[in-house]
Amino acid sequence: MRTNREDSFDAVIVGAGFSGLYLLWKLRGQGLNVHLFEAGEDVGGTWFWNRYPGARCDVESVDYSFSFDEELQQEWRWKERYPAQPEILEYLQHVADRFDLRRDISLHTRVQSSQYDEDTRTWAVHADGAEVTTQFLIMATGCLSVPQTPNIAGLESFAGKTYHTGDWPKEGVDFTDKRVAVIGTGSSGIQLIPEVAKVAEHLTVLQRTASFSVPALNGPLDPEFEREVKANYPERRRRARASSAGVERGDNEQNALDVAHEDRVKEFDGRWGKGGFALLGAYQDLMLTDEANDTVADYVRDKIRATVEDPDTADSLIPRGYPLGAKRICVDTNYFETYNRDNVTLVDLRKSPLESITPTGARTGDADHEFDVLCLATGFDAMTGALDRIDITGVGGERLKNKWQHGPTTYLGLGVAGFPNLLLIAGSGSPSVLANMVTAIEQHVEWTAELLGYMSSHGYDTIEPTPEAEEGWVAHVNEMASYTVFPKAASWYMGANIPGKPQIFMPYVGGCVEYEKKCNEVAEKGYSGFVLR
Ligand code: NA7
Repeated sequence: MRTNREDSFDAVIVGAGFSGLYLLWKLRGQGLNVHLFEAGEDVGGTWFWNRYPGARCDVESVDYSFSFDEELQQEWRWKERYPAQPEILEYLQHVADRFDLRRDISLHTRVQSSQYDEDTRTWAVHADGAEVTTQFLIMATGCLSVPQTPNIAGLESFAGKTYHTGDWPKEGVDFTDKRVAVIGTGSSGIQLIPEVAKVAEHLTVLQRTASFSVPALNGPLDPEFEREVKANYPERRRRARASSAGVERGDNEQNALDVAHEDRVKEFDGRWGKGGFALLGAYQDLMLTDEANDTVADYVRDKIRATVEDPDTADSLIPRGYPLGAKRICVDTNYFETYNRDNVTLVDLRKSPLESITPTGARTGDADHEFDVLCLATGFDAMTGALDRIDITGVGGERLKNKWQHGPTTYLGLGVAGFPNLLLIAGSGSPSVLANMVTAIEQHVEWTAELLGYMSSHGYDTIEPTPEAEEGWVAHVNEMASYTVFPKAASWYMGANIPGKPQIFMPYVGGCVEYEKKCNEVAEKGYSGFVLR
């Protein structure tokens, strides 16, 4: 391997978020000639686009960061317990500069299409203003990178400005003294709403589905905690990698239903007091049965009732009809408290359906709501959206989009039958969004880098899963999901937030540890389930 022409590469990476940047560093270090295409004006991936006020990661900063370089993890100083978007973006820019990655990155260059050539065993890649060929095409395109704008009647007629949280203007938006509306109360809406409420004259929240949310208990990073983390970083990273969620949550092995109500509440209280995802690790069966899930769901419902002063508003904010965690749980700062402010109104679209957006606001079942600015916090075409938007053609002219018309099929989430040397990072069929993304990404990047090294040293040019291995993995991913309550929510994990999208549970629920074990076994057996040529 190692091509030398400027338009011909060993590997082309698409996307300069956490995955793409690490992969570029790793493959370049193995002597490969690599190029990366990124649609944004700068590196950062989802953290480049999601700049709305309050945007913050729900995994703690000391864990939501790269472990591959000891000096980097020692020198970088996170400001807060949970990193805000500007800080994560700054971190990724620093990584790009520190490891001199930019010289192999074309920014502002969106990959439009790519075709596999069976004769040359290479991929032709067509990006804005660039035509290149590559042996490996590696999609580091992210799980939440294509914003979803809903088809709401009259949306185009709105006379004020409309913004989407997933594509927020770089220059920011001034809400001071404005009448603002937010549609969407998932993680993005729940982070945005308290920030807008602080400055807007009035905020109207148009809520279709109430979300479960736990307090982040965010704050400046405690210097003593930081010292302790840095003194033991390799061990902390090892424990994260050995945890099913890719981050230590102090998971309890007990079943919720084996414990008395008072003891459960004590356990939940302790975890609620720690903030963030710790609550999900309270009992090992919380995501396995409705009965177990109800114990924690009811606990959170009580917290909402106790926080929101107006009983009708509280009632509308109580999540119902789906298990806690089956739609990704939100981690907030003063979300429910925000509804106690005089300048905030909740419109419950279940009671008063959204009929249309009008030039001056919104019409719901029983009222007109006037506002100057509309914020859509309406989510993403998750997991497959970015891949669907690139016209990828494999063996025999088969289009990936067509192959995936009934849902994404992969082997280990890493490869696709009929698409030789197309590799996917942290997407469908792997733990990805159910884990600390950075842990999941590091595992995938390292596995991929090792694979490319193996192929080079063994004289192989191509790798592709067998259809049988792919079928077996898809069946396993579905079977694992069926043992849980995850598929019971109309979530983006299921593709249910996009009209017409096939509904299958896309991420792998078996946990990072089992998953990594499986990937390593496959590699140890000379990449069993793949055909190498
Ligand atoms: P989510 O979690 O997909 O939330 C989108 C929200 O937008 C959700 O409350 C939706 O309600 C709402 N929505 C979507 N379309 C409509 C229409 N047409 N009318 C009213 N409300 C609508 O996206 P986020 O950006 O908040 O978070 C995505 C992930 O990013 C998150 O899980 C973290 O991992 C980070 P619905 O539930 O569909 O009724």
